[in-house]
Amino acid sequence: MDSGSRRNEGITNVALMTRPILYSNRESGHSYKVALALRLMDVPFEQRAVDLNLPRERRPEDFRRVSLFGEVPVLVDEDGLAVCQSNAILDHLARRYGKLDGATPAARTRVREWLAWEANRLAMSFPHLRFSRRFTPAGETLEAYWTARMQADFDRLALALRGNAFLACDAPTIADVTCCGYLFWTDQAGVDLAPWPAIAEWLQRIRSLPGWQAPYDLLLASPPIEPGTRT
Ligand SMILES: N[C@@H](CCC(=O)N[C@@H](CS)C(=O)NCC(=O)O)C(=O)O
Repeated sequence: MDSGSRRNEGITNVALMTRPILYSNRESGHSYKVALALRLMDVPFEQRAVDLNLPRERRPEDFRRVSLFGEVPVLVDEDGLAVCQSNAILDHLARRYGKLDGATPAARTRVREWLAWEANRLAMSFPHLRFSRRFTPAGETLEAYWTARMQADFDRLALALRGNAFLACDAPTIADVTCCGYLFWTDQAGVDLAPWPAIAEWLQRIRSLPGWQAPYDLLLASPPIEPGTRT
């Protein structure tokens, strides 16, 4: 089935499952966000690693069937509903399990402001810089652009954390999960968090949450990203 033709009705040929399935890749912070949310929510899940070196049309058939955009992560929930886009998945999980969310309607709105900010800002700066420095170099001009954007994004995050333990609420939410997704990998991009101690302290608070695991401990092994691969 062409993934582009899938609609949001779910997967009709997947029997009801006892645990959700997460299609992931070991180098994908977007996949890590979802895996981490499931861990922090104490929801057992099955993980299937997708080799991102393969052209999209050669990725496994079961993945292509559920992946609307051809990317990881995709979550197939216990009802067989396939959800794409990390922040849409986080929203789905928070509503489904009633965890890692704001306690009031206003707080839930604040949480989703961060999901939108992350998708438009943070996910567009640091992850690209890290990918360029670790896997496929994109050149000095782009790296300088991403670095400047990342610094502004880190400033914004640090401002939000001034006097606050977590981003949107007093307790951790999916806002924290999405924003921390790539930030356990700052060393891979040669980025020092010293100018942003509030971020380093916040990451430490997240590390100490029950169920937390580091990205490479949580994400299933998958074939290493080959030189030249772009995501
Ligand atoms: N906006 C998407 C981004 C997903 C994304 O960029 N996935 C990358 C890995 S981190 C991917 O699957 N790349 C392979 C490809 O595009 O073929 C999300 O939040 O889930």
